[in-house]
Amino acid sequence: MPRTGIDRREMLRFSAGTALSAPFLAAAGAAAFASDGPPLDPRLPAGVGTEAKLEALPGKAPLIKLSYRPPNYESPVSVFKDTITPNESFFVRYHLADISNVNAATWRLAIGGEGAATPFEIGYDDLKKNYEPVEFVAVCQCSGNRRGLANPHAAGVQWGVGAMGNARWKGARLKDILAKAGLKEDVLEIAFDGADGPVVDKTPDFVKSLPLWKALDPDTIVAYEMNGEPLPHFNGFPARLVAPGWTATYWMKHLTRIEARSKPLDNFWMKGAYRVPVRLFPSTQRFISQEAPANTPITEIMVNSLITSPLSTEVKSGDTLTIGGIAWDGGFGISSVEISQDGGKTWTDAELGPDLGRYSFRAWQFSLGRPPKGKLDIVAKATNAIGQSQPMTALSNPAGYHHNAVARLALTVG
Ligand SMILES: Nc1nc2c(c(=O)[nH]1)N[C@H]1C(S)=C(S)[C@@H](COP(=O)(O)O)O[C@H]1N2
Ligand SMILES: [Mo]
Repeated sequence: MPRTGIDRREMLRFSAGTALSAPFLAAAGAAAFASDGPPLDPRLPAGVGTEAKLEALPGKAPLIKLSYRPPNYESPVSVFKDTITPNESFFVRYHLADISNVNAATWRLAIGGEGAATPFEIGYDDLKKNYEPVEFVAVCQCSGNRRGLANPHAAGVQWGVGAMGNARWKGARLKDILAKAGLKEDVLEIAFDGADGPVVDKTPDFVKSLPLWKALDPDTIVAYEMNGEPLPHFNGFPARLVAPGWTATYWMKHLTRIEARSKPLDNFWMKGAYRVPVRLFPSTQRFISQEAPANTPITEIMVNSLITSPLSTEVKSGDTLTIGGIAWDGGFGISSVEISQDGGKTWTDAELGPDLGRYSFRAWQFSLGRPPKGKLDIVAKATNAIGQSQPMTALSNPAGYHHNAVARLALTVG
C-alpha cells in the first residue's frame, strides 16, 4: 500500500486574525503569546507559544498545531462549548509520521495470533453489515492531555487542555469479532496494530494491547462511524478501536490487525511508555499482566472538568454572568460539579446538563447573577459516581499523565 505523509501544499494556513480567546489568556504571562498564535494557557512552557499555530489538516478545521511530523494538533478550548465535539475540530495525535491513506475497498482487518483457533479477515462492508452495531457517546482523551501544564515540566508533546474530544461512536463489539476467532483458554491480552508506521525503522511500530477483560467488555468496539459519519482520515479511517473510559492510547486508529496473545505484549509502547507510578492515582481498573513493582499501565480516565465559558478573563459589571463547562471521568459518570468563587474556600453545586451516557462529557453551568466589580477566583471541581474528585494541584509523575487538577478562572468584573 502506498504510504503518504501529509502534503504541505494541502495545508491551509490561518492568520493571527482567526485566533480565538481562551480562559487564562489575560492572566499573568499570556500577553507574550497573544500576538501571532492561537490562544494558549500561560502556564505552558515558553517555546510552545512561539511555535504553535492554528492550522488546518486536510479535512479538518483549524486546530492548534504542536507538531507536524508526526501530526499533533489539539482543539482550541472554544470547541468544548459543544458537548459533542465536531469531527472536523476533533484533536489529532500520532506517534509515527508515516500515515497511510487507507482505501476502504481494499482494507482488511486480520484477526489472529497464537491465541486464535480460527484466524480470519474482515472487510469494511462486512464489518458494517455482519456485526450487530452498537452506539454510544464517549470521551477520547490523550493520557498526556494538559502535560504542558505539568509542574515540574514533563517531557513529551506539550499539550494544553485540548487533547481530547467527545463523540458518538458506532461500531461492532470487539467481543463479537473475537468470538468468531475462537479464543483459546490461555489468552491474556488482545493486541492492536494500525496502518501507520515509523519513517525510520529504529522507531518501534505503535502496537498496543488490552487485558482480555477490557477487550471482552461489551462497550469495547471497533468503530467505523463518528458522529454519524465515517471516521475522518486523521481520526482513524476506516476503523479504530474505542475502549471507552480508558485513555486514548489504547484507541488504535486505522486498525489492520488484532492479535490474541497468551503472553504479555513486550514493546516500548507497553513497557516503556504510558505507565504511571503505582498507587499515585485512584485508578480502580487494572491491567495485571503488564504491572511492574514501581509502575503500572495507565487505565481509566481520572475525573476532570474544564471551564468553557466565559472565555475571557474580564467581564462587565451589571451583566448577568454564567460560568459554564464540562466534566467527565472514566465511565462511572459525573454526579456533581461544585463551583467556588473564592479560590476553593466555599463551594456551591452547579447545575448539570443532559446525561449523554456515563462515558460522555457532562455539561454544567452556574449562575453568578450580576456580580459587583472586583475579582473572582473561580474554581470548578467535579465528583464522579464513586466519590472520586479532582485534586487542587495535579499529581506529578514522570510523563505528565492524568493531569486532572481543578479548573480555574481568575475573573475581573470591571
Ligand atoms: N494507529 C494509531 N493509533 C493511535 C495512535 C497512533 O499513533 N497511531 N495514537 C493513540 C493516542 S496516544 C491517542 S491520544 C489517540 C488520539 O486519537 P485522535 O487522533 O483520533 O484524536 O489515538 C491513539 N491511536
Ligand atoms: Mo495519547
